[in-house]
Amino acid sequence: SPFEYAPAPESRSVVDIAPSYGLFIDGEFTDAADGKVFKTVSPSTEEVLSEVAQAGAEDVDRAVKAARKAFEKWSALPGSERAKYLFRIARIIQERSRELAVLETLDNGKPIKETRDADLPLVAAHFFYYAGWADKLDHAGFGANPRPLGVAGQVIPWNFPLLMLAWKIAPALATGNTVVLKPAETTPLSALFFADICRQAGLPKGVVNILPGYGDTGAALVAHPDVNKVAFTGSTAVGRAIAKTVAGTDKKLTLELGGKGANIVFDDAPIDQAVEGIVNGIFFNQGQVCCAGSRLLVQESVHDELLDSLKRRLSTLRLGDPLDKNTDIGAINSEEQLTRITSLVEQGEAEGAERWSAACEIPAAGYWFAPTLFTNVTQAHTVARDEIFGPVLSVLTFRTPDEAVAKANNSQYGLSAGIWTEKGSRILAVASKLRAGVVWANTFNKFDPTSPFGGYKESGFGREGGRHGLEAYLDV
Ligand code: TXE
Repeated sequence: SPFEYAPAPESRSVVDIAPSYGLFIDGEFTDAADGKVFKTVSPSTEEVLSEVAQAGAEDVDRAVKAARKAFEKWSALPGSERAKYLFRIARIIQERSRELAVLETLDNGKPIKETRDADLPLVAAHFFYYAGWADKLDHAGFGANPRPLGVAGQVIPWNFPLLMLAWKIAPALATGNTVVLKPAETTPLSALFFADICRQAGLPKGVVNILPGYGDTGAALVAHPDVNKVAFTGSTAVGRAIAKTVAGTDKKLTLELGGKGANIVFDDAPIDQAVEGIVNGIFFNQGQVCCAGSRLLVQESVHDELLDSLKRRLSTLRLGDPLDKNTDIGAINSEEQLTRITSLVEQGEAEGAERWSAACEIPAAGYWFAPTLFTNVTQAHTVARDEIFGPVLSVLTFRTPDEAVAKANNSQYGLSAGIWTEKGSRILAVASKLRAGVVWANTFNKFDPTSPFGGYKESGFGREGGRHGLEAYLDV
């Protein structure tokens, strides 16, 4: 129809992706010592985007040495000088945000609407926020003479590649630490573009080093004897392995691991608003979010009405080309992740939960999963317990607020939760009993650099963001 609103997809041409990239060590792009490379593909097309150098143990050592050398001067700079660099980086990110948003969408598969309106603004906000702290550390009640720890070894996942980098690098630099960061193997590109931004900002050599690679590169970084602080975001299994490596050393450690967030809807909640919040809670970034609201706890009396509205809403979500500004559901980040999601969903069906999936046309190439709901779910079902990390929502019911709290807390994880109700008193009463690092009320997935973020229980320890995020990088 000539009246149909169909804006053009965001142009791929705004980003210039080179056919190959090196490691970023001591301010220069270089090959890996053993010459190894790996390919990064676009999960929405399976097209190879670039070939990237793969760091080995020798490169880790080189990067840690560069970071150690840079630490002497960087940590001795007045905070006001470090702030200038961080402000400069933040401004360059804003200036280049269109290019970075398209790049991130290509490498990760998430909709451009999200990279443009959520990831990139939050990345810049993080650098601005921590730039503002750099000259105030002596006066902020951290105790006398707060000092940086030294070289930070940071390992990040693929679900928010540039945002996780910002969460790790901005507080580390503001406090005077230097960094060696390993991006995830499926999404190395935005970290390499960030390396270029560090050069553009004139950041002294060696302050930030970027080492693309697989798990063994991460393991070598974590184990390096001259790394003083380890910060990891990723799976609980790898978090456990890292904790073992670090145990008995003088390294400081923060871990941000998995989750199985409960989104609790009471019978007095405005249903339409709750439906939007539920959709945002689990289908944002195809559900590949550690704090996703992946368990819906709905009060029995509104279960049928809510489920009807939810299914209607899910049927309107558009799955497809992530560069199209109308797309709601992009590609799953990798074939491996798609396989993991598929096998957990099959297990859910085999255990007797009832599956419903939105009818979507699945593109021929790429990795895709239609928005899916499970009803008739019990707390014993795998889909109610395990992190699926995909666009899959498990629906459970409750009768009383106490039962809602008990079910929400019945999880090995404790990262996030949501409450939907008109009663302010109920928000306060329920929130105070939830064992989760963040509780949202009548909203979900709201992030802000001023707020500490992190888990209870097996979701990890330590906080990122806010004033608490600085403590992880300081000795006082
Ligand atoms: O994670 P990994 P994967 C969860 C989610 C997902 C599952 C597996 O449930 O389905 O984990 O994802 C690096 N030493 N989350 O396999 O392996 C790795 O190269 C040091 C939740 O992708 O933990 C990557 O850079 N590093 C999550 C990073 O760790 C190692 C985000 C994360 O990868 C390593 C991602 C090792 N031995 C997945 N092995 C969240 N909390 O947001 C791997 N790595």
